[in-house]
Amino acid sequence: MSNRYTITAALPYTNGPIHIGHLAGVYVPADIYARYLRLKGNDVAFICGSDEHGVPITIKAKNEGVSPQDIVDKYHAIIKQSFEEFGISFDNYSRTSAKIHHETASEFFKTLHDKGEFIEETNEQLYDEKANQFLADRFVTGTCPKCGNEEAYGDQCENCGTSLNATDLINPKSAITGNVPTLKQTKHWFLPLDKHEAFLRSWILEGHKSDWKPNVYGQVKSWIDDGLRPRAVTRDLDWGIPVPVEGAEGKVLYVWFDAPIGYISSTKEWAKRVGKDWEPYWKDKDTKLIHFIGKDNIVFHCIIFPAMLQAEGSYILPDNVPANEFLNLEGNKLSTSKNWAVWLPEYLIDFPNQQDVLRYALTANAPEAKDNDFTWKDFQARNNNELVAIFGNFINRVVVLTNKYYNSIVPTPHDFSKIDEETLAAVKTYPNVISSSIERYRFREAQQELMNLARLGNKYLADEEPWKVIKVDEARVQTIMYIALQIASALATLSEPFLPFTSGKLKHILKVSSSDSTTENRIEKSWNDIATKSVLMPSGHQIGQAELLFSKIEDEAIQEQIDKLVASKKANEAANKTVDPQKDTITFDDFSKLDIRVGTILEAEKMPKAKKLLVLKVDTGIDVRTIVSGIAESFTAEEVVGKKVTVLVNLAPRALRGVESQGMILMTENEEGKLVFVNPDDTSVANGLKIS
Ligand code: B3M
Ligand code: ZN
Repeated sequence: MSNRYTITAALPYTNGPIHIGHLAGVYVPADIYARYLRLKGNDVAFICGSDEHGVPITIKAKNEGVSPQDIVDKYHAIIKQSFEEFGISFDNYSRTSAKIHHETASEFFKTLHDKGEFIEETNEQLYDEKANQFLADRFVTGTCPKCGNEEAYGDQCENCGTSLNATDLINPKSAITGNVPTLKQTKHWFLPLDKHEAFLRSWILEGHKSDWKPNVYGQVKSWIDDGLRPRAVTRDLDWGIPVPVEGAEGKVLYVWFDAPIGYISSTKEWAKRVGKDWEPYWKDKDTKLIHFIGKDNIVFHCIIFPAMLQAEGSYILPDNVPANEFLNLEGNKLSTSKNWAVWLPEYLIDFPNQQDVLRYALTANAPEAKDNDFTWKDFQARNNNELVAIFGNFINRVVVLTNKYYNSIVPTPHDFSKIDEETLAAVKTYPNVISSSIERYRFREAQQELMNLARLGNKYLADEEPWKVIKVDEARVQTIMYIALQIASALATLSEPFLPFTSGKLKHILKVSSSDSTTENRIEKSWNDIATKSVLMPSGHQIGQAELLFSKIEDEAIQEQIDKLVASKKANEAANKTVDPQKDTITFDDFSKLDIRVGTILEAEKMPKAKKLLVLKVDTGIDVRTIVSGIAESFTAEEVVGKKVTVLVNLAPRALRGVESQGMILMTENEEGKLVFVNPDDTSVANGLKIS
């Protein structure tokens, strides 16, 4: 049965390019879902666009000395293009600066205003006297009243996920000037969330207990249980959609009020372009509305936006909000400001035509139930050991042998063996198995099943060994190859949601894409055909020539990516480096008491049972003496023999683990925490490091 679906993917903030965290959390799962539903014959509107308002954009513009419009124009273009190249199949990608959006959001506000759904209140808000402006949202940071995180924002604490009002913060500080804000009276419009509590309780807590993901349900429950409060939906800012009622000069809609309405405006834009009516996609109760988002957006999509839709009265509510947890990169939190990320536009340049490899690796590690980690080594292994060695290898064998034995024509099978029957029966189970996982938003599980189908094909060929049997039983090989070709055809269809580029390429190789098929002999199979049709690719059909679907990713390519990350890490450390403050002044007499000499290490050995200590014999020019030095974690004994060093020779001797140390080797520590001998020619030693 064909159903109508409105699928939304979080509107990315237009203050930077897309990175793998966004892709894994939101866009890849949403795209798998949308493609799958289309393949099943549903009526799908897959909607997104750029979120162009909000404080982060204003802050970025300020930092770069350009206008917010310049920032959003730049990143909207970059984001839109990279999504297209990556194969995210949005039906429409709009932007919240579009006229249709300003109109839709204003109208929505006015409707709620006229229905008396807002509370108008003048109260005290944080104000930065120096910047001459009110501080809301990301313009202010402070300590989270709930978890104590000292870097919480005025709208949300990223540590515990709590949604905040700026005035909730303890020790607030302006993000513009660093000043402690004062309080100043201002009027705002509030959405009384408390008024919607009963509805939210029965709709989510009772209605969606079993079908919403536990991470989403749990967060929503804890917010509702904590008690909902009125929430300001307007701001004293100059970047945004002007509040469309009287007495609101200089005020704009809160970005989280206008952004979700962006889904509606983008749907309108799409419907107009393709000649459809937008309303059923948002107002027909048979339409399923699904929001794909990251976990930091849960409160907005499960509480605030539904309360807005409910208050407006004519809209449907989301059927599900399958929010993901976060993806980390090589063990650390992704961070735009620290450049700790894999950026989509860079990936597309560094790995041309390998979109599916990233999609595959991200889905295989999708942070569906808990935070997860992306590593370049895993990316390489997923490609080389799974895509190349299983999927690619199977298809290549099937196509090469069909080209070679049968001039590319699908052979006529003879009697099926028990294994053949079982194999064909197993293939038919995959559409339902994969569907069931996708429909429960378990995309990693679904993709594993797809790979299991390729494994099945690979194993079938490995067990049946047509390349050996051909010498003794040509008829049997016809059957084997016929069956292998049926599996290849199933893979071409079932891989489409996960690996759309590969699926396209495979359909082209098998000559089953719609452009190759005639209407009366439709070769391209639908999702349901795989489960129901006994013949997927008929005998006599001619396929094309073999082409590699995937290629091995070499260590060098991976190392280059790891080096990029190491470079970001170093740059961050250099930027954050704090130089120790200077010690109290000493007199020249004090200094002249120090007797520092150049020496050479003649011998070195590890101090038994001491992790850090080396026992050195040093030629100081005066004598050869024993010095015990705490450098064993940075150097081996062999490494230091023969090194020129600076030695404080008149330090009072002291015993370390029973060995008398007669002096001290002067050292410093480089940025990686490795000790280095004081040697001004060494470029890894930065100015200002303390010699000790
Ligand atoms: N712009 C994305 C974010 O929080 C935010 C989503 C809006 S969806 C309506 O990164
Ligand atoms: Zn917190």
